[in-house]
Amino acid sequence: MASTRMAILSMVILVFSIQGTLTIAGEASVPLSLSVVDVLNGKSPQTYFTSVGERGVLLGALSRIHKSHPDFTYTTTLDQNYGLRLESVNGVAGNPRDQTFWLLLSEKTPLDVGIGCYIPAPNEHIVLNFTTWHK
Ligand code: B12
Repeated sequence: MASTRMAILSMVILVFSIQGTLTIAGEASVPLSLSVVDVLNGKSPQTYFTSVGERGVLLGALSRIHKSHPDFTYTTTLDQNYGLRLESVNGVAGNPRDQTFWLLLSEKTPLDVGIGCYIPAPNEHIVLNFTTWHK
């Protein structure tokens, strides 16, 4: 009887430890979608589904998308005041001469901080929109 109880207890402990490992090593907990829109270069929009850890930042989502879809690429530059600027997506870079940049949106609303600071909400739809600014 005692040995049966010990066996059941061991099974329960094993299941819980496997679950713990999966939770830690598996998918992050905040799902979101991200679309890349580049009308200026006549490209079709691309949408990706990914996730970030609890209170994770948008940069983490970009990094995860690159891991699962290596054709999705991006580069950043570091600004001394505001952190990471999203410089290019899929080989297309903004530049001051053409007054182009990657505008960060939540659906249609511009984000008020950059990719290194923004914390996506569950099921949020982020849009990276290649566009121009006018002086
Ligand atoms: C002009 C401006 C822009 C222009 C800069 C282009 C240019 N060459 O002029 C454009 C339109 C490209 C821009 C974009 C963005 N901007 Co802006 N921008 C400004 C603004 C109004 C003035 C900056 C400036 O000219 N300073 C004077 C020059 C001499 O100093 P500077 O250090 O060289 O300026 C550079 C940096 O400010 C940098 N920059 C501008 N915005 C941002 C945003 C981020 C996240 C980073 C890393 C760098 C950066 O570009 C400037 C020129 O090189 C400031 C607000 C303010 N009054 O300061 C907001 C401001 C800096 N921007 C802001 C934001 C949020 C953005 C965006 C994330 C908006 C969005 N939803 O997409 C994007 C960046 C997206 C990306 N790809 O990463 C916020 C940053 C807040 C924060 N703590 O992160 C500010 C403070 C406005 C606000 N909401 O309060 N921006």
